[in-house]
Amino acid sequence: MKEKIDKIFEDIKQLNAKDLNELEQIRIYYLGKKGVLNALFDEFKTLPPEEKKIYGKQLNDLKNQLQNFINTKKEELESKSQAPTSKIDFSRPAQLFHSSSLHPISIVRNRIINIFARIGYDVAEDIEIEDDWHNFTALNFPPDHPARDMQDTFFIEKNPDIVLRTHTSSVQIRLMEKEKPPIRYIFPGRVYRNEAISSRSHVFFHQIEGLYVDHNVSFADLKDTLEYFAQSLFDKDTKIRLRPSYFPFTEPSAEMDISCNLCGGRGCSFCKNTGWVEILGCGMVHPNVLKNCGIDSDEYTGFAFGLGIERITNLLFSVNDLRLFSENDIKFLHQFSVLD
Ligand code: 2NL
Repeated sequence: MKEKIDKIFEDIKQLNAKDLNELEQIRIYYLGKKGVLNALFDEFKTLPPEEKKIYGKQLNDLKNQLQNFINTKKEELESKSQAPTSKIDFSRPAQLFHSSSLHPISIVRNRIINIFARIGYDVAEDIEIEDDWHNFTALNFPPDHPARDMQDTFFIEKNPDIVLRTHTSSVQIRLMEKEKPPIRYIFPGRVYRNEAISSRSHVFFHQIEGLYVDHNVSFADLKDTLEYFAQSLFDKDTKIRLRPSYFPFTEPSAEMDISCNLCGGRGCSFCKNTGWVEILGCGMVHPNVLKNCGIDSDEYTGFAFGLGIERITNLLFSVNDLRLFSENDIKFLHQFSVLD
């Protein structure tokens, strides 16, 4: 009896099972109805009483130890079989992580703001719902100018004096009414026009205008500033050319072309084989506009310019449909996440 019990105590130390099946075999072998333990208990019954005292406790210990081993091993094997086996394929290419990105209009606006910040221009913004004075009259628009027509401008119903601003020039009027020269600002903002929506026109777009008013500001200053701007935003060897034009608020007025940045000026379909593309309008601030804002036009002169951010964005990033800028198509917008 003693040897048999000691042998099983020794066996327990070595016991192991690689799966639940094997563990069940071990259980049946030791603890099953016809198992080793039951055979020992049968033998135990035949022992004389003094030996029963010694082996009774040992047999119970043996049974408990075997039961413990079976229980803990069973738990261990069960939790293992539930754990997912690794299905990760480490050789697969990583999925691109898309961080958020700036809207292309914001990217171009920020670039332009930074270019002018380097030569001392501050940024000013103001309201989008304007009165007739700041949007038209102070800017020297004659009373019968076509821009004042319902066809071109959004008027707030019932009050013909209140409009959605058609340009950011209204912000410049408000600024000149408040501040005395020297004035050196750029004015980014959204502006509204009453037009049919198509790939080439929309009911709103984004503008940046610039204004410099001081003693002795000349047309040469304007030209030099705009050349610096064009060469900073496009290639450093970009050429500019000014063509005479007309705006009510500047005199003289001009439109500025840059050498086509797609073909380098040799001529392509984009520049209609002229080698030049128009990017902005500009001129010397009309003396009437200065006077309307309380600035002495005998003492001060100024230049101003205005450009459409959408047009510049089309040129820089080859976007060919204005509607893309306001559709919030994630596929379109994500293309710009690598910029700025
Ligand atoms: C264009 C042309 C321009 C201005 C805007 C301006 C503002 C004041 C006085 C004088 Cl307060 N001028 N702004 C001047 C010339 C052209 O914009 O084609 N914009 C998209």
